[in-house]
Amino acid sequence: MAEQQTTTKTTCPYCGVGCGVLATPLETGTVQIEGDAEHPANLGRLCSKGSALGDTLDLGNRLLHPKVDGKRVSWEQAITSVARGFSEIIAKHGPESVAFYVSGQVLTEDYYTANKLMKGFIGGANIDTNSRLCMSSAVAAYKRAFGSDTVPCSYEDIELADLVVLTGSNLAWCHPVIYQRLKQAKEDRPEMKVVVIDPRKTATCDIADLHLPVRPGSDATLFNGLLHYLKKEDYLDLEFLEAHTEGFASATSVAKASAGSIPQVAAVTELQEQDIVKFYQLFASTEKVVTVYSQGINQSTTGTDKCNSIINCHLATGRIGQPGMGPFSFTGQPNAMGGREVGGLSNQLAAHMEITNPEHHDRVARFWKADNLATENGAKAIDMFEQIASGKIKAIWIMATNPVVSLPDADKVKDALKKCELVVVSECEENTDTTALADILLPAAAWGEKDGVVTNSERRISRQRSFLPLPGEAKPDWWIITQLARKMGFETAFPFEKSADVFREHAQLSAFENNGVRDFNIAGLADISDEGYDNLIPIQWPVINKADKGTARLFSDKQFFTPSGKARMISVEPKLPYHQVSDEYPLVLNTGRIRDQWHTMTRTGRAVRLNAHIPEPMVQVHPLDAANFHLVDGSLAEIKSRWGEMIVRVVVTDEQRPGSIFVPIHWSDQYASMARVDALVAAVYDPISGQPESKHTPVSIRAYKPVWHGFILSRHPITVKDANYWVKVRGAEFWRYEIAGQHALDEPAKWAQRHLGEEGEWLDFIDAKAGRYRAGQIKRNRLEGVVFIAPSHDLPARSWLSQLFSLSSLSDADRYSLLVGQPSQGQKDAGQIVCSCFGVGQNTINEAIHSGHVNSVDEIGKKLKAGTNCGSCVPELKQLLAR
Ligand SMILES: Nc1nc2c(c(=O)[nH]1)N[C@H]1C(S)=C(S)[C@@H](COP(=O)(O)OP(=O)(O)OC[C@H]3O[C@@H](n4cnc5c(=O)[nH]c(N)nc54)[C@H](O)[C@@H]3O)O[C@H]1N2
Ligand SMILES: Nc1nc2c(c(=O)[nH]1)N[C@H]1C(S)=C(S)[C@@H](COP(=O)(O)OP(=O)(O)OC[C@H]3O[C@@H](n4cnc5c(=O)[nH]c(N)nc54)[C@H](O)[C@@H]3O)O[C@H]1N2
Ligand code: SF4
Ligand SMILES: [Mo]
Repeated sequence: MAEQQTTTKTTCPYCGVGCGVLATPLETGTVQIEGDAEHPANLGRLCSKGSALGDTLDLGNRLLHPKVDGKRVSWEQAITSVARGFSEIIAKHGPESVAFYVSGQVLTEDYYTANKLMKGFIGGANIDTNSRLCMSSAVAAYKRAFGSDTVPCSYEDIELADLVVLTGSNLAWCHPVIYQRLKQAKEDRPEMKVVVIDPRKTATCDIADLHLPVRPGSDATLFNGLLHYLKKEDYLDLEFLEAHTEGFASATSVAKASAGSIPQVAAVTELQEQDIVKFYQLFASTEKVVTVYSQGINQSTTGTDKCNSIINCHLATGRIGQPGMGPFSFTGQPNAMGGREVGGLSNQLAAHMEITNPEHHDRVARFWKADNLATENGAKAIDMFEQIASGKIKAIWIMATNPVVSLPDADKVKDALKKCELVVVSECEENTDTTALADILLPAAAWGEKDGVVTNSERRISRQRSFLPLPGEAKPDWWIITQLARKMGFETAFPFEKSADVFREHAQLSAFENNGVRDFNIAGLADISDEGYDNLIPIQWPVINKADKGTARLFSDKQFFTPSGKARMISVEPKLPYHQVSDEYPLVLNTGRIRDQWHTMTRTGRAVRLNAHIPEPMVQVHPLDAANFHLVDGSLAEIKSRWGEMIVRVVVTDEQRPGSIFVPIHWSDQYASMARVDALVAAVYDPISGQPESKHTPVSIRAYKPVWHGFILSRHPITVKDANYWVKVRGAEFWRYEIAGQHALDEPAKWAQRHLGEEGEWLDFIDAKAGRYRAGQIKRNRLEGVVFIAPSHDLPARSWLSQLFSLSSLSDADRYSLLVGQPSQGQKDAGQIVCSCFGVGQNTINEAIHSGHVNSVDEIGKKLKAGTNCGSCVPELKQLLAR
């Protein structure tokens, strides 16, 4: 019998769904991960990323000790260096010459401490966060409409709705557990309708009754058209409009002027007129509507307006604050919402107050006993890096974000950091594109080691609890900031000894002189005991009284946080994206996420099963564009914009809209030679929110034609040499490198040995004339490495070869198959992995389908298990069946 294991209830560190996770460290040193059936966000479910959390916890590449200029130092020395660096620069150039760039991935306690130090005690407001790139437009729009940054809805509303509109959201891949909940609700109530608005036909469209492949950037016209339609066709809630809103007349007349008729809307959005009418009729005639929106709306130079054009339609019909209704902006990161609570953006204060509001300023200054509280808003992310480039900001502390990969015009960001006098990075990982530029590296505690709270998209505060010891000298972020604050002379304001101390202060500030005028209020948690904090069950704010069970939805009383108590309808004049396509740059570059990777891959890149789904950086291209630009599926392409370039694999698919291409955001210089898509993205942003236009950069594309293509599978990591293109992928017992070169390899055998070492037995085959080479390196009859080179990208399947690494000894047939470059009889090639939970490949599924053994997703599940755990691959299974 196994020993009694301790299970810890915690929260997933990835997306804003905020799923409850049960983590059980096992004697084997691994951690068993399960969904928490008691957590209201997921009720036991997890997606592919959440399920694979146990595979991301090893300490390889972890940053374990503080370092100054590359040398290991003690914490005392590191903190002294940071404090001295910051203090000297502030003394000479003022508080505006230093900055913090933080993240929606730190815990609320970390966030609160960083914000308090910068705004309250350093006295500048140059603290901004990667949430600027994520949901700052949604925040700005809520504030314009409601007078407060209030997400009115609950996840439950999505299940209760009769119509769910998803716009600019690939829910199936980015908020997979909510997608599963929606899918289940639709199965239970087939009359429920789902409309997806997205230029691409995404996996989310699998459950859509209607997909509107909108012209990129044209959503405001579509929603203005809807507002006009609601008025014209008499679907307004006049009572609600009269009593509880202002700005209606102007908003509707502007909507009419810009999108007065269906043909007008069709001309701008490039949608079919009958589809637009269908959507409008559905919306108009359905009382319970939830509109979910995310980055396809927010990441735009007019993102704030787009959000308001959506909110307008809900206000016009009074569909807010009631079960099954509301405009629901989804947050991306696990604690994007916590960041909003503490005021992590440079134009916020704390606890939903404003720097530039004198009353708020006075209140927070008294609460913090801060006589140096910032009086003006600080720089927003893009401007912050602009000011680093120009030398105005001379010291920056980057925490839990990887801006060299994720900020637009990323090569410029890299140059700016290179020039910056003092770059401090607190990170869990030793080697990232950003740590490479740090003067001082501070080892941060990672998920599983740290303790605190996060708030999800539905305002639900959940505990992240530690279940692993702190490795090396890693420390939680709030602790690191507290040490710096004390070293800089602010001991009394930073008395925190544990995360609960910080949480209580944060809760007290939310309640301080609140009297119902601020939406964010967790007075009920303000004097929570250490034990109560440890046992806190997930709860939705506001929590006014101790006995409160939380608040599922706001505005049920139709009272808003504006001076008049009325919601504001905003007049939205739709505008085109900032940069338009031209002859030189004829395509729109759209960017976003794939199912199994998280951002810059520092964590998901470690998990073998998460790399199997889409192993290489790629560009999705419509067949018409592929023909136009001479691109072949599976080959390489070079994409260029005015700002940068990249080389990625081509995927030809009619899910893409002609004229627009899609590239995932995930690959960094750690995993590929030239695949940071943000190097190409223009650093233009919404003037209100400061959010960049990450979904719309004009680019050109052409075939990239190296003279040779190849791959190496190696039991040990290697450094690729003499190649123009490489990608590194973690496999089960090997590393996989996809490679290509512009210069012929004169001696491929030598080249292979330079990578894998000369030792062992080499089986190889060369056809110099045809430019083909293949080799297997064998040690003690086990496969150590494989090298394949060919003149075209048509190489043998890697999945079959990778299986040979798990064999304890190779048979004659295995050796023969290596030489001929084909699986021998009895060996199977599972093909590209579709179900990452059970590692089921496309070939295996296709074989089962063709043999007539399976006819439905259910039957595939019964026979092969695919799709039966997290369900994330079900849309892909359906596609295989359809084909
Ligand atoms: N697997 C995975 N999940 C994640 C993340 C991850 O890295 N990986 N990251 C998390 C984070 S931080 C975030 S912010 C969320 C993001 O979640 P989402 O916003 O759902 O994800 P994206 O893929 O960025 O973009 C959503 C969709 O917007 C579409 N789009 C582009 N232009 C337009 C347009 O003009 N109009 C409309 N209507 N749509 C458009 C894109 O084609 C894309 O399918 O995901 C979270 N979840
Ligand atoms: N073109 C384009 N660009 C985009 C987007 C897009 O859609 N298109 N999306 C944008 C959006 S919405 C987002 S949210 C960003 C995400 O972009 P980033 O924030 O840059 O991405 P991550 O890889 O999540 O970076 C988090 C870093 O923090 C580290 N880390 C993890 N946990 C901790 C911790 O507890 N403490 C510390 N100190 N470090 C930790 C991780 O190892 C990792 O290096 O990308 C943005 N950039
Ligand atoms: S949906 Fe997946 S990534 Fe998001 S919180 Fe849940 S398990 Fe984590
Ligand atoms: Mo995000």
